[in-house]
Amino acid sequence: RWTSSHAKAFAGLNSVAEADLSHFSRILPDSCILSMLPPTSLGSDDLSTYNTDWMGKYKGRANTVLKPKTTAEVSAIVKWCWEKRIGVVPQGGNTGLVGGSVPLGNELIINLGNMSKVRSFDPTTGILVADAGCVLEALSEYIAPHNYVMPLDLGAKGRQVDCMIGGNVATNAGGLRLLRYGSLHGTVLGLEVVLPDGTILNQLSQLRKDNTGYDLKQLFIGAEGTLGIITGVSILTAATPQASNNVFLALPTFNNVLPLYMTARQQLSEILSAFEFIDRSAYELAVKHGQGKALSDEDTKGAECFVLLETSGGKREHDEEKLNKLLESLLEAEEPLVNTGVLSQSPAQFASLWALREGITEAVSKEGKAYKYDISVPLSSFKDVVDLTREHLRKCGLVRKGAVTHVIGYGHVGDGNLHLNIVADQYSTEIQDALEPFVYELVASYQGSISAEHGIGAMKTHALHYSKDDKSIEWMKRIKNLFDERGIMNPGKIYLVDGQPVKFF
Ligand code: FAD
Ligand code: 2HG
Ligand code: ZN
Repeated sequence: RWTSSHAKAFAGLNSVAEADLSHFSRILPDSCILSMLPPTSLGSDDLSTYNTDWMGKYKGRANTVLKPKTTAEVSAIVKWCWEKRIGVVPQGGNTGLVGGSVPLGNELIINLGNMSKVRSFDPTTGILVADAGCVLEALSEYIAPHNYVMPLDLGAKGRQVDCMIGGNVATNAGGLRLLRYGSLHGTVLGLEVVLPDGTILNQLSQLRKDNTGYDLKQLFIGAEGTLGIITGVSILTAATPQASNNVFLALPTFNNVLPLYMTARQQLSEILSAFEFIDRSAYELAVKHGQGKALSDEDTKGAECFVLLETSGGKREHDEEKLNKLLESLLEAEEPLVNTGVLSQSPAQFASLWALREGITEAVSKEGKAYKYDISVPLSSFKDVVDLTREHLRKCGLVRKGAVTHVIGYGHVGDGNLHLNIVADQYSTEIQDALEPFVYELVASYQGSISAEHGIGAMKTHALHYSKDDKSIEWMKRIKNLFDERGIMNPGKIYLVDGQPVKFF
């Protein structure tokens, strides 16, 4: 259901008409054009996977989806859209969680899925250059025989959820390996981008060092498709660790998470590669929906929360010795920080322990409708944020059957990133209004960020000011205008259109 303010917000842009389509058919073969307009006249169902986001929360009304195969094709399409003032939504795997990858109205979708070639890989340097539509999982598989791994890893990789490298870069995705390999602002070496007027900006450098003025590519990392369409990515991959281990630790109280993190960092030092937090409700949801193999009752008895800790290093014996020593010291302490620890004994168990953590997002979606808050707050406040939100919803009378069923917390401790998920039977304005601005005010009270790694998308445009002051927003908008003065590129994402938030349900 679209409100009248929404129609007004997009009044300045045109949707794709038949004349545009016949122009596009001179650029692309028919197999790369999906349209509800004649002559193909597909039904809206045929385009619904492109118009609907992964959560089924945001729904667009694009009448046309184009799937170009080359940068030149993207450029020709975008040039036409610039001239005709047609709104454009760049789309990768459509796994984004903030409504950035689908139209808010009837913008044209340019899906990068057909641009899926590896352009080059250098096994000496580990530098990979790939089309933006390469699926992250496919890139991991491509470089694995050369003993390299991608410097990012997300639950949205594989498992029938296929995020793409261009989408990863456009969202500056963090994920499970950020603790080890750092952010994409460091590992992305170069980008090729089609700007809103169709110009191809070639910044596809393969250099690790290049201090020759402004580092323009950084602007597009995390820009969520508002400044241009990324068509190629040059990225530094990492040598495959010789040994990886993981252990699922059960903690009697949340208060032990921080001391445990400090102890693990000190004792494991360079081999610590992930430190993930999972509260009990999140764990139980993962188990309920078959993500990984449940721990025994004995292993989870009395646990308030869990930590999944991973080590990756150069020598198995050395790493195991360090990890075993840590576990011994933890369990034998006078006041142990953990109740139990399940150490993986095989590659299958290693994967199963990870599935308990990586599978939470899918478990939440199977359970109900998710209201997701991906926030940066001090580590010490993770539990308070979850508890205060639950208590607030309870006071609003919303924690009940037919409304909110779960309030859970999990996330990347190493990065100070909490995923607060509220699970409900439906998306409703009543729940939404109870959560916002409550959650954002709470985040602001900790001087946190309203988006740690998922972006602003369409979901948080009205809340940007909680994390950016007026001057910063003004300069962000100047940059947007510099690249896209006609406002065609992913309209309504990151910034409000006409000062109005769009209502989604
Ligand atoms: P899309 O969803 O298609 O697009 C996302 C945004 O990027 C949109 O604004 C879109 O317009 C823009 N975009 C896409 N491609 C391009 C391009 N080529 N050029 C310019 N703009 C483009 N995120 C994390 O950060 N960490 C996680 O651990 C994580 N885990 C997830 C687990 C699951 C199960 C799911 C469903 C999502 C998860 N995400 C996570 C969110 C999401 O997967 C990431 O944001 C991902 O990087 C999006 O990639 P995509 O190809 O699906 O992009
Ligand atoms: C994760 O860390 C992802 O699993 C998704 O960032 C978080 O679904 C979420 O809220
Ligand atoms: Zn995450």
